[in-house]
Amino acid sequence: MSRFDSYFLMKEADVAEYINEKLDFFASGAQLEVKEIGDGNLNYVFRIREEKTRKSIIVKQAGEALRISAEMKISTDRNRIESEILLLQYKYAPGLVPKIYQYDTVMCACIMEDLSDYQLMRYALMEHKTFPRFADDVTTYMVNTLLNTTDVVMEHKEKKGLVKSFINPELCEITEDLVYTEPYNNVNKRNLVTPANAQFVQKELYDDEALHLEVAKLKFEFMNNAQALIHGDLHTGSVFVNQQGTRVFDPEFAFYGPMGYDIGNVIANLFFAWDNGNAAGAKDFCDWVLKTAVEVIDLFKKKFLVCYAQRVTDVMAKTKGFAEYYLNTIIIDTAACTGLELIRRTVGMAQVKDVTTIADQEKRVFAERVNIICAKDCIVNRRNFVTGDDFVQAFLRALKALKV
Ligand code: SR1
Ligand code: MG
Repeated sequence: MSRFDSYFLMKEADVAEYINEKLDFFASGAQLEVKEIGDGNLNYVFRIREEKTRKSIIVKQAGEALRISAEMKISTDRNRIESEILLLQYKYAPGLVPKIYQYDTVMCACIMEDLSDYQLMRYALMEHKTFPRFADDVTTYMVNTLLNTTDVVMEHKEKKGLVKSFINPELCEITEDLVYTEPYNNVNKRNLVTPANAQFVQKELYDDEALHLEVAKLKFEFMNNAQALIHGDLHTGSVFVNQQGTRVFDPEFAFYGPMGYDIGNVIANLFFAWDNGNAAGAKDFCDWVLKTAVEVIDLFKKKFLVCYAQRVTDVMAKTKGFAEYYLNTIIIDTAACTGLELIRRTVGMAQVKDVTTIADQEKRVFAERVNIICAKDCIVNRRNFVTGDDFVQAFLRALKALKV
């Protein structure tokens, strides 16, 4: 019998005993320091470290309620989903996701590699640091984890088995509400709108019925297009970076959905980094961000076609012209999802620090308006987006339209 045989939410004081019971990682009698370092909206993340050997490891546990809202309860099974997906992705994208040592479906916790040599990408970008490897790494990660889990590559019954085991209704519902519904009507009264933008948001988002129709179409596409095993929350807070590499983590929102959702999240979050850099006058950083956005789309497309030719197994998917057609639909979805993420992080309940920490109110109001105008262009005109430059041009058009 162990006290970890039934679920409870651990505190720092519980975690050293937990790790020693579960894994032979530290020598017996090692002096362990435990610190809770979780920064997301949902989970508890403990770093366990031995000063003498400098060895460290992470325990991540799912709580029964969200950290950002005690009233919102969600299944702790998300920890199993996240662990199993990371194990699968480690196979497809080695060196680009953290290593999972073990997961525990009783305590709803997993034990994983500590990435303390890396920095959370959102915070690094808020310090206006640049990462020359990012576009290359994130596109390798996306092509390998996305294309390899589609029906184009995977045996169809095997793929359907994955659809079943990674069905993730509760976390998908959060996305359906926070991304695809509330930003357009505040139906659950939890949007966070900067007061000086209240009228702007009313006109541009709440009163725009043509926009609502497009978002409604996209919502049902998100819910019904079981295209690939997507990360589901690929913002810059789900990425660790340093000058040598990139690690994508936190795929607890993963399920079989449209690939464009992941790619669009990356692009939108680069634009948030631009907002922050622009408010601080960091011109070189802003230029790097836009160049990176172009590279993310263009490298994704290039690598996708190479990987497609090497890995395609479905007979009909080998038809001449199909790869290009299929990729084109992914880029259209990417444009739409870039817009959806830009909007929901600007007016919804889960915002991004890149924008919320802009202290000068006038600059923040401006950044939010740029995001919304660019987003609408990406959603409504999504079928016109083909290259990386099309995404950056949409952002520059919004900037130009709002400059007085
Ligand atoms: C209620 S959870 C809010 C957001 O945090 C996660 O990272 C997802 O982006 C989710 O939408
Ligand atoms: Mg997260």
